[in-house]
Amino acid sequence: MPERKQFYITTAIAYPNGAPHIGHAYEAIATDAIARFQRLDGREVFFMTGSDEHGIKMQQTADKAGITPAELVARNVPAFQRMAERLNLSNDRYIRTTEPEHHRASQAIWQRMLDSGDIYIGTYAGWYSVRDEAFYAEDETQLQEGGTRLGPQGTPVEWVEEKSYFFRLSAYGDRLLKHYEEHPEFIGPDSRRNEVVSFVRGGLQDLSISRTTFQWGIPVPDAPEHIMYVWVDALTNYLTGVGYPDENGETFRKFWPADAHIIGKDIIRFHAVYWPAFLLSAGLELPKRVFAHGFLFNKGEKMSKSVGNVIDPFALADAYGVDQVRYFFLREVPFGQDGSYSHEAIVQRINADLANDLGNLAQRSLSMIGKNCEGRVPQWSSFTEADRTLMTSVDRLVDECRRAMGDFALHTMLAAIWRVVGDANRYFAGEEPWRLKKTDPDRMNTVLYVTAEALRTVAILTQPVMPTASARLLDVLNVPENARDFASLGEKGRLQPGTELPAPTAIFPRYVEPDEGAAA
Ligand code: ME8
Repeated sequence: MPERKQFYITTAIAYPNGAPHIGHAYEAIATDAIARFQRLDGREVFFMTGSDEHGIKMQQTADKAGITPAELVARNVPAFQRMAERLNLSNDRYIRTTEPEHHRASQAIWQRMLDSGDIYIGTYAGWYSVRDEAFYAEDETQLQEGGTRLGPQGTPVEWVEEKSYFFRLSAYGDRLLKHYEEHPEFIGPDSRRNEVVSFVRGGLQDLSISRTTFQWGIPVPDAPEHIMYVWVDALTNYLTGVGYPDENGETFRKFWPADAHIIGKDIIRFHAVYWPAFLLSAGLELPKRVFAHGFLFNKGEKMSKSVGNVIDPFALADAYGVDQVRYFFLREVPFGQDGSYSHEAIVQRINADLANDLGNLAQRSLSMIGKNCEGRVPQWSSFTEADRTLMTSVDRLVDECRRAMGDFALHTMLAAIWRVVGDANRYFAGEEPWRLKKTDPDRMNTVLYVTAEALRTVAILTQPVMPTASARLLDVLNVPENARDFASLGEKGRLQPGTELPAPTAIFPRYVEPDEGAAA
């Protein structure tokens, strides 16, 4: 089946009950890289992120601060929006669940589930974790010494007993299992898929989907004393974002079902069990994929002294640079697994991969072109075996990247690109163009041309991860704006000999400790 041209991708929507943290930043960066990749590959992309502003957790945080939940979101949401800008996200929309449009969409999906006969009134009696905004079966919880009971994510649960609407989740087990089987790509990575399948096989209980003990949320249609369970409203954001309930609207028709929900592993159950069940009940198509990334941990090493609180994404961006932080996380952490970060690991990646491997190659080859080729793309003559070998691996790279991206293996894509950067470095060192200047200037020109072509390809392919630095590299190669997409890779967009190049500038500076810099 040919892929459709549209591509709709989302992050989870964050609880703005505090400041954005590194987990939010990581998810946003990864999703942005996927969105940018698809755009460069010719798809019409709709990328949405946003905030999840209702629920008991927000209410309780506001109570503690002595303010209303509306004041709490007004205080905190701007930092999430600033983070999106600071990290250079290319999102097409930032959704807030307090928007009137979202209230309308949530009430509409509720009504559809009600019309399907899947919603009924009852009394909930069971365990609830406010931190996770999740109901847990008793056998998923554990009583600790001292009397606290913890849920499977290690957060405290409390006993809840109140009148509530229920969703007939128990009726969906077989249909969900069938869907997972027929669409093995629906849940990724495989470890999460197995986890979800065994949870569903264990038997599903009906889900309590309304609460009467607090007000901060979306009222149930015709029963406003009930407030929707926050996850019913939260998950619906993905529909609101593309215009639901206007199912005949252009945006909805173009972009639903979503191609990918990128989320963290702690919320897979909501996205891979509850969400498809709600959609099946409402007669709406299911998203194509739900992919759970891992969690990030600070290894505990002291970060740079000037950085202070390193889990603050703004501080990380200030200390290392946005593209550098984006590159680090996506290269260092296999996407889908947990990862850790430390000042040393970040500096190592910046200095080895960016400044040395890519930056030096660009600097050395482009300054030779500046000095020896009158600052123009050199005229190549005939290609040797070595030239052809490098060009072949350069030209094949995009397909390798597409394959990796097909599995959201961002780290594999970057490893493939850096393998070619390594090939190009070995080629450049082996051909010694600086020696050829006097003895064989034609050969020097060819070597510099082939190196520049490798750089062009690498710059085009690294744009999703490092949008600013890659654009600067394309600027110094004088690649026109309209020749920076993947369709321009290979023959089609080859650098034209004779094209004037601007004076090269250093694009990937080495990281220097602030103390060393001050002492120098
Ligand atoms: O879960 N490392 O919001 P949230 C990596 N509102 N990812 C992390 C992380 C960490 N240390 N900590 C959190 C919610 N995340 C809901 C989502 S979607 C309809 C509603 C991830 O602010 C987490 O897994 O607690 C989730 O995907 C996202 O950050 C927002 O977490």
